[in-house]
Amino acid sequence: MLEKEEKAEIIKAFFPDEPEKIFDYIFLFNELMMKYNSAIREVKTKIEILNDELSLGNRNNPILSIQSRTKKPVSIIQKLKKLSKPTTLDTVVENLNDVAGIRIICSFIDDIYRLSDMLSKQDDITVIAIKDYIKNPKPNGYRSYHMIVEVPVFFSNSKQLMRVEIQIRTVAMDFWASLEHRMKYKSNIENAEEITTELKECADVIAKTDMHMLEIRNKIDKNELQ
Ligand code: 0O2
Repeated sequence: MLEKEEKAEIIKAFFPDEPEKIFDYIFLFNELMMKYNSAIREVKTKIEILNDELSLGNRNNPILSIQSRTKKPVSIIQKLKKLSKPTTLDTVVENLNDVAGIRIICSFIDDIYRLSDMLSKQDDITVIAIKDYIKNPKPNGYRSYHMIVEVPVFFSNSKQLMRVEIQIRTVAMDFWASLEHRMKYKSNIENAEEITTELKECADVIAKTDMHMLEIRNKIDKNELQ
């Protein structure tokens, strides 16, 4: 449920001059979110099908979990403000790539690249952008593989290309990102500098452990083949 102040901020941002049109706008906003949710379902189904196929026999599931969300209205407004863009539904579609978001959690780093490769090769998916924060981690230690993709979604009278952000990371990277995210959105945090340094150290340990786990898994798999 949205807080009263949150609702007021949304109304003020999206409908400053025409409060009487609020119900039309709410309908259009809900319609847009329905489209983003539909795009999430399309992409999620593709990911689940790949996971089912790759898990056949006694092979291991490459995916541990899949989460999804549409961005909250308040976060949409904040991001548009950050980009100095007006708060209209058209600017949301034109400027924000992560209104629809899917996060895939894998056990091993090579699963991340295998999955992204398989998704990229599907002929109804267009890859708009890739940010590989595993090969190029952020200075704070953030690691994750980000893809912005466009998929066609079929509605009653139209086909629309919808953008979805897919974040793929290991369970260890996800553990780290959740804690770092918690700190990021807290203001006036005590010892922020010290915590940032500790988080960076943990990120480096996690990166080494992820690589080590992959090496161990490869050794085990090699033995199984003999
Ligand atoms: P939230 O609250 O998770 O939605 P762009 O989208 O390309 O215009 P942006 O947003 O900088 O620019 O893209 P980027 O770097 O790919 O980041 C997108 C999302 O990745 C973020 O969304 C976070 O979810 C996650 N992310 C990126 N950097 C970090 C980081 O340093 N720490 C953590 N914990 N997560 C990160 P939002 O909208 O910023 O946040």
